[in-house]
Amino acid sequence: MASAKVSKVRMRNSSSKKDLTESDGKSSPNINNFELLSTVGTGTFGRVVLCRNKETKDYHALKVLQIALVIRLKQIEHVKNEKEILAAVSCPFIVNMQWAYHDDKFLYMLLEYVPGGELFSYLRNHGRFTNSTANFYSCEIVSALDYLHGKHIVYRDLKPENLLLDRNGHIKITDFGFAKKLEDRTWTLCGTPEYLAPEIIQSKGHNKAVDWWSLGILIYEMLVGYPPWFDDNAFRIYEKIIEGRLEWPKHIDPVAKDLIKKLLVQDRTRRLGNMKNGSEDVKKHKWFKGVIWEDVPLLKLNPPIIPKVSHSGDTHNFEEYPEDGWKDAPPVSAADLENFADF
Ligand code: ISQ
Repeated sequence: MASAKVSKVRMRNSSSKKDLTESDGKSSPNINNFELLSTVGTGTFGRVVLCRNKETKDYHALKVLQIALVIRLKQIEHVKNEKEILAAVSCPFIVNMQWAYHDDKFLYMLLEYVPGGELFSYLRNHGRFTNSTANFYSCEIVSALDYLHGKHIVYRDLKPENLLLDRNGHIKITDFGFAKKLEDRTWTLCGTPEYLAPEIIQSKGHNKAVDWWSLGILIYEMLVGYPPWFDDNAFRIYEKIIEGRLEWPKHIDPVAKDLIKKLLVQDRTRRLGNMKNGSEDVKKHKWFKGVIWEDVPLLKLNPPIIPKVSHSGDTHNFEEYPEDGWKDAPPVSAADLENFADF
């Protein structure tokens, strides 16, 4: 058993309206059918609020984004991507979205409530994870990345803050604000070769590589307790990443170290997961020896940490946030609202 709440050292990410009816097995998108309880997460232009369906009494997490801020911060495409992608996916390791909806002030996404809290909190509380704990979370993440990449979706924001634990201790990925559906580039290279820009030639099919890189960072951080390159100054972090020098604490498992090194390869064409065999190279790495990959999405692996959850609406694994008048957002003009016609 483990308690999740901990004060964070690292800052969190400050980073076709479908006519759903009861017959879809999903509640209809009407905000008045829900009692808003308490905020379980905040971001730059919105928050996630625990809410309860007044009729079914089921708990959900309602993601509420202030439209005026989304526009001002030029996040229109990102939030549309997020909604489109969440609507298109169905994976045990990705937070499920029931519906999306908007009025003249807010965009709403009704998500499943995941009561275990962030993996980030457990990692800070434990200092670092054992090799087998890190291996369990890595298996579920690899399975999720494999699923997303198979649908030509790149996640692009893998980090412990975006990984929640469900009440049994399995992973749920949240926050698809940076996720992107890759364009079909089958035809891209059919143009006149002499006139093709290098970035068009080089980016062909290599976008998924960013997720395998961040998996390397995540495994390192789980095993060591902090990421391989950090600094108070973001520019110094970028310099260190480009420099690519890795330090290895004595305790780190040599097989895990081998995998991390093969993920943190600067040349993305030689990065594990991004070569001709795709995710198979990652799954076949000896750190995952003995893993029956078909079992992973069937939730057959045993979670190493079982969150303390007293009931399905328990919020004690999340930090507390002030509820300071966030509902008093300004309405946007009809012209601005047009941006979200299909939301
Ligand atoms: C679901 N449950 C709890 C917290 C959440 C935060 C963000 C997205 C979904 C969530």
